[in-house]
Amino acid sequence: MNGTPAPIERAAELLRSARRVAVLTGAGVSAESGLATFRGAGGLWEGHRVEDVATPFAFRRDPELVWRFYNMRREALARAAPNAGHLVLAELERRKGAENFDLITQNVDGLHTAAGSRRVWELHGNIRRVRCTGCEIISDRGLEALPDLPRCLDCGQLLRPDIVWFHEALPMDVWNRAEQATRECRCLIVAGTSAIVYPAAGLIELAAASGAGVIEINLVRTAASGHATVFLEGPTGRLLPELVKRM
Ligand code: BJW
Ligand code: ZN
Repeated sequence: MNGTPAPIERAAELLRSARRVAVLTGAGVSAESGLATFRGAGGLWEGHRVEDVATPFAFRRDPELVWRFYNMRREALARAAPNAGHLVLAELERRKGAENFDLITQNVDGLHTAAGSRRVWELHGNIRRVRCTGCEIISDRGLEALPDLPRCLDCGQLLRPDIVWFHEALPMDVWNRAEQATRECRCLIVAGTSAIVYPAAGLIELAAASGAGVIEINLVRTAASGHATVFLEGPTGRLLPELVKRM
């Protein structure tokens, strides 16, 4: 035996010694729930890149195409359930105490909340909600089947998913909470994200610059790996529970 601890042990020590912890998750965390990620293998949808369907321009040009994309994902989500990674993050929040824990997610699937996490900051919106392009009213439609081109019951204008598309601003209140949590945490876990979409990816640099230890968990190295104190290679559904168990 030599004296260098295994990466998982170093990560567990970082997590144990940090009073305040923040987590940034991406699509990879929901992959083991059967939901497709955006990039990499299987990342194209009907031959389109997400950068081409998740924009206000795409919606104006072809709302039916964009709604097909979201209705398909709503259907997939209706068949999905939180996996071991989601569940153990809820347990981590209970163990650290909610006042010391923030879960920042780029995901729009709501699976962290379904798993029992309480302090969840959804940077990119939620696929269960719709927003009227006319009167701006927002409503939660759960995962019920929606028409090909759903319309507002109040004003008759087209509805859109209440999601942050490219070129759109993130919800300011949520962003401010996420930024504050990142600045104040002593340990940031970055799980299942390619870390290329900004401003979310900028939180990783912010945490590192603020002196927090950064634990990255992913199948492959990413744009975030240069900021990681420890890189854990593998699926979040296995490694998150292992990490929390050793904490
Ligand atoms: C596993 C695993 C397992 C798999 N275990 N790991 C040039 C042109 C245009 C725009 C820009 C530009 N340069 C910069 C921009 C800004 C742009 C941007 O960042 N673009 C980049 C692509 C370069 N950002 C924006 O436009 C943002 N807004 C903005 O900047 O506004 C400015 C503004 C200010 C004021 C007023 C107005 C405007 C908004 C970004 C919104 C992103 N939205 C999306 C889609 C909508 C949501 C939806 O439909 O669901 O959000 S994009 C898509 O990417 C989605 C995700 O949340 C986001 C991040 O992806 P994520 O989660 O990282 O997934 P993947 O697939 O990329 O990675 C999965 C990872 O998991 C991989 O690494 C796998 O290895 C791993 N993995 N299984 C562990 N089991
Ligand atoms: Zn309306």
